[in-house]
Amino acid sequence: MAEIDNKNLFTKINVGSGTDLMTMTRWVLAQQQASAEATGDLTILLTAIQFGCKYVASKVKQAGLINLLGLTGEANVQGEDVKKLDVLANDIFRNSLIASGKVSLLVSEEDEHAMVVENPEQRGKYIVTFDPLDGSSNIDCGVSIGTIFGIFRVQDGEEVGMKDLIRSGRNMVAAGYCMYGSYCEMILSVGSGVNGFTLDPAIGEFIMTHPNITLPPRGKIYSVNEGNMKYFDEPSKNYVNAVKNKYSARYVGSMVADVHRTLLYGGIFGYPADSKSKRGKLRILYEVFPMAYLIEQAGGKATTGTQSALDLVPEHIHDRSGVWLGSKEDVEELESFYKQA
Ligand code: AHM
Ligand code: MG
Repeated sequence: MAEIDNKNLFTKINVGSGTDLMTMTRWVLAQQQASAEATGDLTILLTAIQFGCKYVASKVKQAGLINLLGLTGEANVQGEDVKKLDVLANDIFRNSLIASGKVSLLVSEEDEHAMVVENPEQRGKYIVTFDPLDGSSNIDCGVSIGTIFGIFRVQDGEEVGMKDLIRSGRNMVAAGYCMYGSYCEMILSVGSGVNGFTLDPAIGEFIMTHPNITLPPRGKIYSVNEGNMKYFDEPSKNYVNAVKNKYSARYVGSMVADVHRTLLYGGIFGYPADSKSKRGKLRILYEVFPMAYLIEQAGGKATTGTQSALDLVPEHIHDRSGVWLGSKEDVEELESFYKQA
């Protein structure tokens, strides 16, 4: 009988040999392992968000077949009609986030009040602001919609409260969105660039498909609801008149889809404050801040016209602001119209 050579019983192996897929969970874990202070809490929280997105992605696909299209007959606190899918998405994210044990406070577009986790023992160190299903007007016609989220940390050693919410977007530690479109993609930043992960429905995992997304310094697309032009202030009106002769117009009417295209192709997206919506339409905590964070992390800029969007401080949880965001030079050109004014 041949003697066993103990030395050759082991093959040294490292990750990355053979077929390899970078799942979102694995990527987040790698960030956690690389950081001396990380505790794993953010990894768990992001797993809860992934679950919510997978659930909503699946229901959005089936909506027409299982009676999920249309209105609930209710209006939310902001006076907008609530769709059935809005309610379902909100419930799923709320429950998944609370069950993670990693949040203390939640702010949702669909809920009038901020929600504080009642049992102090089940509270975690994060705050999540989210729009469970953005682009409601597009739900029933099958156009891309999405979930947007921003993540803040509770301020150290203090009881959680309003002061944790009424602060600038510079306090965010992570942000992202999930787009339910012709493919389902999660875009995420934890403060070190922006990465995109596409949902493979066959295995139920988000797989990295768009590493290190970087905006070109200038694009060729402008994206704004021109039907509102007559209400715009002079700088925004003059800017749109200046770009419309040289750029292509693209406007989906779902912020997630318009921002996604802007991140991938460059250009500029805006929903300015106007004489009809004096504070703009988009909500600061769960629409403007997360998107401004992603755009800055990808090398672009986000502004109200006169100040950086991330420097805003909301006065209340559903406060709104006008915003322009996208390629750096395009946004600076828009800002130059405000400076001249
Ligand atoms: P919603 O949160 O009620 O869906 O509203 C926000 C949406 C954004 O996705 C989009 O950018 C904007 O409203 C479109 O508004 P409009 O239809 O006025 O152009
Ligand atoms: Mg919204």
